[in-house]
Formats: sequence, structure tokens, C-alpha cells
Amino acid sequence: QSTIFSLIQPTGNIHLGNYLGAIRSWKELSESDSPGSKFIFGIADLHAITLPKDPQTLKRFRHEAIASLLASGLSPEKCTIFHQSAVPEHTELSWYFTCITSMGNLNRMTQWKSKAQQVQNSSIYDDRVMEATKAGVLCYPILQAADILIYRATHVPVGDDQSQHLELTRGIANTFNHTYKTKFFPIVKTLLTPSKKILSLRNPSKKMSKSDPDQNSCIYVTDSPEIVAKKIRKATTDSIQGPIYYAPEERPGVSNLINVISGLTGKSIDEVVADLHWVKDHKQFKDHVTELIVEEFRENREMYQRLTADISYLDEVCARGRDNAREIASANIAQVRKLIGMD
Ligand code: AQP
Repeated sequence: QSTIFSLIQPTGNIHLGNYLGAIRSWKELSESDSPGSKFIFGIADLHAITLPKDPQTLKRFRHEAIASLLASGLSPEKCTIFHQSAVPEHTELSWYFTCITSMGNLNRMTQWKSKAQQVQNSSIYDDRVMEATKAGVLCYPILQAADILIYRATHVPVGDDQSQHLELTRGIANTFNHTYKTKFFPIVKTLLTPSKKILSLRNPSKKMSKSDPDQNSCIYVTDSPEIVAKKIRKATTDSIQGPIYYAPEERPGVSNLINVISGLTGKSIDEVVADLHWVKDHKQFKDHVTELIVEEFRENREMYQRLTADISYLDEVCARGRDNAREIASANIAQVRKLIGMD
């Protein structure tokens, strides 16, 4: 029996990258015919505060993230949908794991290394740089391992950027099993989402990110058709005339939009490029991208508006999700306590 698990941080509006790189594949997996499988998806609010937020903003992001999951088509009938902080067993397990994880392994994490590098190279101590000096950023992958293993999850669908953290999760599961002479924790499998990493529309050398202050860098799943059209029109491309072709180094902006089409249509890059033979200029190309995005998000946007107008339904879904999640997590933590002599 498989348990499929993944989380997303409430650090801003959910964007096209999060949708193609995570949420849409969660939905597809949960709709596949897999009798007996459990699907657990949620909001990683504990992870979101490695950079402290204004409490009212965090509260709003937490609600909006749940609304985005539902509006993107995740069904609370098929999936457990919840806030990580509502299940305290995550943090308890995280402490047990902290005690068996070596500093050397944490220091090797590239996400941590690149943030630590920013501190060394920076003369200005802004919020982002300060974040990298906090123990929470170093220990982040341990909490991630606890999130996954508290449900004894077997599969985690994520983007490529998370592969190294999942390797650490497997290492922690092995160390725990070895230390306490058990086979309690499964060795989780990574399910890499088929879509390529989606890049910022304004600066295609970096990824599309919720926390990017430039709103024009992201397409949010809640953007109106007019806003989508405006953002795509302004997206950085190039001045190369003639047919559209895929060349991420030479044409990062154009190639990023080809990745968007490929993610939305499920076609390979070669198929997408072949289909674009009729395109005469960048305007036609961008209009086509706009149409596909607007069509994909048409129903999502309407549902998102209904859901956020009255949050009582969101609260109900989260309460149900929390109860389901706690039922599994509390049984598993009881086993863990017994294994380590804490019962
Ligand atoms: N640009 C992206 N393209 C494809 N997949 C992406 N993901 C994130 N950005 C892209 C995937 O979304 C899932 C959830 O991500 P997360 O919220 O846990 O963290 P993140 O990767 O840090 O997301 P953001 O949007 O970049 O947020 P901030 O700005 O807060 O850092 C993951 O599966 C991720 O692969």
C-alpha cells in the first residue's frame, strides 16, 4: 500500500511553477486508479517562518494556500489536506531525527550552502541574508524528513530541486532503523514531476518564486485573463526573428515559455516546437501561451474566488484533514517512542 505525501509553503500566492511542478501532479496522482493508496497533501507553515512574516500576512497566506489547492482540483474526499503546524507529531519526530543527523550531512545540502554563501558574500544584511544565519534554515531538511516519515510515506512527488533533501530523508530513515534495530521507516521514493523548472518571466536566470517581490515575474493561479495577457506580453524574450526554437542557454525567455506550453499540454519539447510552425513572431507566440494559461486556470480562478469569499468551508476541510493526519501521526509517534524508550 502506498502513501503519497507532499507539502507546499504558504510564502505567497501559488504560481504557475508550483502548479506545474507540484500541485497538478498531486491531483493527477490522487485521481489515478490506485486502490488502497493514501494521499496526504498540505501546507508547510512551519517551514515558511524561517523568514519571519507579519502574523496577519502568514494567516492570510495559510488560508489562500488551502484555497489554491482546492481550486486547482485537489479533492478533500480523496486527499487529506491540512496545515503541518496542526499536527504536533511533526516537530516531535523532527527532534528525534535532529539527534541522529550529522552536521556534516546538513552542511552538504546545496540549498543551505547557497544561502550560507550569500551571507559570506554580502555586505548588506537584508532579511534574506539574515535568514541564512538561522539554525532553522540548516535544520529545515530534518523537519522535511519528519514531515514525510511521520506518515511512513512511500512516495513524494516534488520538483528536481528537492531531490537532495529526499536523499537525506532516506539517510535519516536508514540511520534510525539501524540505530534502533528496526525496519519501521520505509525508504521513500522520489516521484519527479515531469514539468521542467519554470523560470521568472522577468529574469529567466532564476526560478519563478512566490516570494519574488516583482509580481510581474510570476503568473499566479488566481490572475485574471487580462493580467495573464499583460504579464506574458511583458515577459523577457529576445530579438531573434524567425521560427521559435528551444535553446535554454541562447534563448532562456523563449525556452521558458516553451516549457510552460509543454507543462500545460503534456507534450514533449520537440512536439511543442513542431506545433509552433505557424508562429510568425513573438506576439503570436505570446498570445498562444496566454490562451493556454487562461484556459487552464479558468475554472480554478472562479472556484478560488468562491472559496476565499467564505472561509468556513476552508476551515472545515482543514479540520477534517488535521483529524485524519493526526490519527496516522499519533499512532506512528507512539511506535517511535516505544522504539527509543520514550514510552
Ligand atoms: N519555478 C518552479 N518551477 C517548477 N516547480 C516549482 N516548485 C517551486 N517553484 C517551482 C515546486 O513547488 C513545490 C512547492 O514548493 P515550496 O513552496 O515548498 O518551495 P519553493 O520551491 O521554495 O517554492 P517557491 O515558489 O520558490 O517559494 P519561495 O519563494 O518561498 O521559495 C516543490 O515541489 C517545488 O519543487
